[in-house]
Amino acid sequence: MSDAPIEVPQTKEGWYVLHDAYVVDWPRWRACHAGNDMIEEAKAWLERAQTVERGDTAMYSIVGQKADLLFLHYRESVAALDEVELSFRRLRLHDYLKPSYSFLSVIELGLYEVTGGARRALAGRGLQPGAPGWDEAFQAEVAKHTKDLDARLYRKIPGHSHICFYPMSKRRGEGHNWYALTGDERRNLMRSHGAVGAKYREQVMQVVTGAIGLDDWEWGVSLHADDPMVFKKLVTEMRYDPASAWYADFGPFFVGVRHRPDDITELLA
Ligand code: 76R
Repeated sequence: MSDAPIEVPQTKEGWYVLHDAYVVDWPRWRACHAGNDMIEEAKAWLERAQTVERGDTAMYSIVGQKADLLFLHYRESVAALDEVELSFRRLRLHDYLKPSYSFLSVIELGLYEVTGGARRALAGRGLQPGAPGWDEAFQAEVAKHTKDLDARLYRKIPGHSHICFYPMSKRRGEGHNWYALTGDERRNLMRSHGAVGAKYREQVMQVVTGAIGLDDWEWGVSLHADDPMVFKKLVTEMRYDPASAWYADFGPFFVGVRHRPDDITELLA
C-alpha cells in the first residue's frame, strides 16, 4: 500500500435501472380461463412502460430455468422504478408469476481517464491534491471533459435482439483487493479492460450500472448484441484480462431474447 491519499473513483450517473425477472407458474396459468383479458392488460402495460418519456422499458424471454421473463427498466429515480414495479404487480397476470431475480442499480460511467488527465493537467500547473483551490480546479477540469456524456447516461435501451445480464463485484481478498489498489493501478487495469472491450465495440453494447449501496453486488453488466456468440467470445477474453482475472467475482448470468408487447400472447400460449 502506498501512503498517497486514497483516490475514490469519480463516476457520472444516469438513469436508475431495474432488472426484474419472473418465472411463470405454468400449471396454474394453464388452468386459468381468463387468460386473454390478462394478456391484453399486460400488453397495454408494456406499451405504456415502453413509451415513457423519461426512461425506457424492454421485455426479454430468458433462456434456461432461472427465469421466463425479464423486464428491464430505465427510469429517472428510484421512486419511478418503484412505481413501474408496483404497476406491474397490480396486473392480474402477476398472480401467475413467481419472482426469480431482481437487481437495482444506476447507469454509471467511470471517469478514470478523465480524472487521471485532470490530475496531470493540474500537476502541470503546479497544483497537487490537497493544495488550496485544488478541489475547485479539479472539478472544473473534469467538467470540461464530461459535458457530452448525457447521451450515454440518459440513453434508450439498446435495440439488439439479445441480452446477457450478470451482476459482479470486485474482489476484496487477502491476496487481491481492488479497494486497496492506488488510483493509478486501478486506472491502468481499467485501461487494459477498455482496450479488450473496444475490439467488440461494433458487435456489442455494454451498459455498466453501479450498485454499491443499492444491491447485493457492486455492478450490473448488461451486454446487448444481435449474435449471442459474441457474449461468449467477449466474456472469455475479459476473463484473461487482469482486471477480471485477478479482481472480478460474478453472480448468475441471464441470457434472453428481446420481445415486443404483442409477443406476450405467443410467449404465454
Ligand atoms: O467507458 C467506456 O465505455 C470505455 C472504457 C470502459 C470502462 C470504464 C469499458 C469498456 N468498461 C468500463 C468499465 Mn467494461 N465490461 C465489464 C464486463 O465479464 C467480465 O469479465 C466483466 C464484465 C464486460 C464484459 C465489459 C465489456 N466495465 C467497466 C466496469 C466499471 C469498473 C470500475 O469503474 O471500476 C465494469 C464492472 C465493467 C465490466 N467494457 C468496455 C466492455 C466492453 C465491450 C467495452 C468496450 C465498449 C466501448 O468502448 O464502447
